[in-house]
Amino acid sequence: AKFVSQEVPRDEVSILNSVFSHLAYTFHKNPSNTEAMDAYNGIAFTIRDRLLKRLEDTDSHFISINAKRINYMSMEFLIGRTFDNAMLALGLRKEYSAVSNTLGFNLEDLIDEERDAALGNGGLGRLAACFVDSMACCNYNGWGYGLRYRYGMFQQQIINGYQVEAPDCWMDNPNPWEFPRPEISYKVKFYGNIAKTPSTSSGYTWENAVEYDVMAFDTPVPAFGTKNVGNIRLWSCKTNDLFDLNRFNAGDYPGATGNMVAADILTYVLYPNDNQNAGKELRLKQEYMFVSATIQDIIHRFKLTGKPWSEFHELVAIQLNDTHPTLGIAELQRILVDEEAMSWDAAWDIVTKSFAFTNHTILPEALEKWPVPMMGKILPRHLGIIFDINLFFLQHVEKSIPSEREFLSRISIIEESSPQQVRMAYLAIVGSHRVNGVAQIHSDIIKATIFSEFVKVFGSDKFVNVTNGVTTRRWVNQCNPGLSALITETVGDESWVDDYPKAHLLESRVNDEDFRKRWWDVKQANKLRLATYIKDTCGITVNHDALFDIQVKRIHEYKRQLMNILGVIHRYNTLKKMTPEQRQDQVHRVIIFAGKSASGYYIAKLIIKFINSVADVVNNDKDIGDVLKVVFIPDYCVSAAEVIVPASDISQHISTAGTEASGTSNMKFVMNGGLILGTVDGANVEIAEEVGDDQIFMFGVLAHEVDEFRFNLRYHPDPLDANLQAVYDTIKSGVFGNPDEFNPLVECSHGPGDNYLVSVDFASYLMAQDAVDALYKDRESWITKSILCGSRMGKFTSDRSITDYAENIWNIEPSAVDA
Ligand code: 26V
Repeated sequence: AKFVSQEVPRDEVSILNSVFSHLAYTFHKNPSNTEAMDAYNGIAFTIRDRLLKRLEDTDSHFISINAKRINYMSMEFLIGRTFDNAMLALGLRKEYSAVSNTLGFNLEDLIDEERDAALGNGGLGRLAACFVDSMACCNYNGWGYGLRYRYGMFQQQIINGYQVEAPDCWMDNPNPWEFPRPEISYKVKFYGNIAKTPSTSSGYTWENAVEYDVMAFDTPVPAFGTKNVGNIRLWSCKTNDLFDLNRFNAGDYPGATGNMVAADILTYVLYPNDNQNAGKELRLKQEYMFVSATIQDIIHRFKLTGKPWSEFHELVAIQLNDTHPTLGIAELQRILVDEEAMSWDAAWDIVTKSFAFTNHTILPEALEKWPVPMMGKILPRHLGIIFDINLFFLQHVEKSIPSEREFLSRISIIEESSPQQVRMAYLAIVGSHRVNGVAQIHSDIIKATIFSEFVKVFGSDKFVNVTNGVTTRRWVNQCNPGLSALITETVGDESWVDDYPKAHLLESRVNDEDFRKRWWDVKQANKLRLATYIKDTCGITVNHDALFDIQVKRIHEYKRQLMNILGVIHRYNTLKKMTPEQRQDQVHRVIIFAGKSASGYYIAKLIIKFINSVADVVNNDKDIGDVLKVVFIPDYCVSAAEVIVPASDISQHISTAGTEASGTSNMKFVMNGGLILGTVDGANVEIAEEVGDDQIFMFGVLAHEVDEFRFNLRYHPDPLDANLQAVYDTIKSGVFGNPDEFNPLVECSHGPGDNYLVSVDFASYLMAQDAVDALYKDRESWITKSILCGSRMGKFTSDRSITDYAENIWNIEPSAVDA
């Protein structure tokens, strides 16, 4: 017999049989002792079988045509759950629903058995997950590379209104979606010293290093509408080789396992500091371990093609998701000159033609820098290479543009501070052939500000824009079945799921009474679903007829959740002054917050506590009743977002202009028929362009005005807005608890402490909120706007983003298996 893996049959009976077989032989269960978790696992394993076959086929297909491979390097993949997504991708959801009924379960309940794979902080990690989905769906040869953290993003509990972190032990359950690949492993070195030797072409060797074995785990990425399957290859340390037999034999058991523990710790936890560079040694080691294994794997696969090094960049593209994998540039250069006997220039040519770099933030505190002494200790050879890269770069600059010392020190990869620091973004720019921002306004800003000197050196064409996008498979089709049915009916088939511009056909039905009613009903049903979720998670009863006003994202001063809650207090004050009749006449609102704060971010944590204190007072005020409710949903994560996003009437994206690189949830909310209230920032700008300026509620100062307003706050402050003053007075009266506790929030929202211009934008924010209320009272106009916006979001699918990357940066064509 010949071993050939086969596409597993698709009919219900065959599926049921394979579920029984997994239950019996993989999990040792029979129908009488199968619980929900077992049923989920048994079913998931049959899907896993189907994905594996397709993964193999996809791989052989691309190898057979020598397709260029995109290696999307990201320290984070915020995948969420896979089960429902995979059933939809395979087109087998109905069959699986029937199978779970036969087993005595409701498919929806089994879906809730799955733990999120939360290997990311927020926007950047979720974007990476959307991108691998789109690469697979669009038939590109793209893989994600990342780390297999044992503990993902911490779980957030709210205790007495405060955030409390708990570890995310997501690996406690079996994970049907990963394939351990012990045969794919590489050695990664740390520490040691550099010796001058004639034995290598570069004249250097790296000696006395500590070595770890790093092993691959593959996570297939199910793709909708194609047989191509993508892959995320995650690295983990192998500890078994590190067992110290000598110590073991001497009875020193803790000593015998010491190295194993040290290795294991490398991939223990995801750093939870979104937008904050902590500069920790363990983080640098994580980055290098990830980078080294990935580059070795890329080289290994390249060598299998038998092609000469000169063709490397025709077969390999490496995209750096922010600076976190930037050491890859030094690692590839090191391998080429130290191990592959290549000249510096030939190697550097290969490196710069292969790498490209995406920037995701301009916040200064997020920009990665590593102290030179730390890097010298952990990665002595890389530090030497980085100094050489810098030397040749500065020499080139000196020759091509006559420049002053000042200019050279400003663009130097090495910052002359004490100690010196390696500026990772600068290394990424110098080592890449393209640099991109993630929305037009952001790409313009980085060229004009943090990277402006590099535009002078390399010319403007090296800097491009690729506006972010989101996958419509998860963020419409999966999370909003009601809306999906309406789109499918309008388009005539499901082709919109991977051809999202087709959703524009919805616009033709904007005057169709029956359609409008169903559009509204879908939203109401999603709001009811969220109301149930709120009841279950917070114990608060909310009325789903109220306007749902949602702000969910990481808690950060620049995102201005503080302005939102100050606005809520203003609303509360206003309502309190009214007669009961007047109050009942107001638009009823449920204001919903969710999001995690970095554990050491004092102000962000205080904002969470403050929101909960305000919520306590408002929700228990008999005068207010259902007219206003405030909710903080704990533990925001991908699977919570799938319930929250489809239920918004309004969502808020209100960062200080120029600070939010793009935002991606803004796109998801509008696709799901929600309107947005936002500043002229990030992708809000392009959303407004697509749906029409008058369709979304925009307010606030513009990015180019921010510096001047900051300056004025410091030196020539205007008198405080009366409404904001009244809000402060309410806080100071003590109704929300000890005013001293919240005083830091008062101090950072006006005057010289108001770095994010809360006090400057507050008045226009309240006006925009009034406009929201006015429109909501006019239900027919609201529905019209909602349909028009929803239908005009074609640009924001990540399929379009990926096609932009493919055409403008990677230079690749799609190719389908069995095409
Ligand atoms: C930085 C660091 C520093 C080291 C510790 C861990 C860590 C984690 C994340 C970051 C940078 C995060 C940058 C980021 O997430 N940017 C977001 O990227 C989204 C996708 O492009 C974009 O939509 C958001 O506007 C942007 O804030």
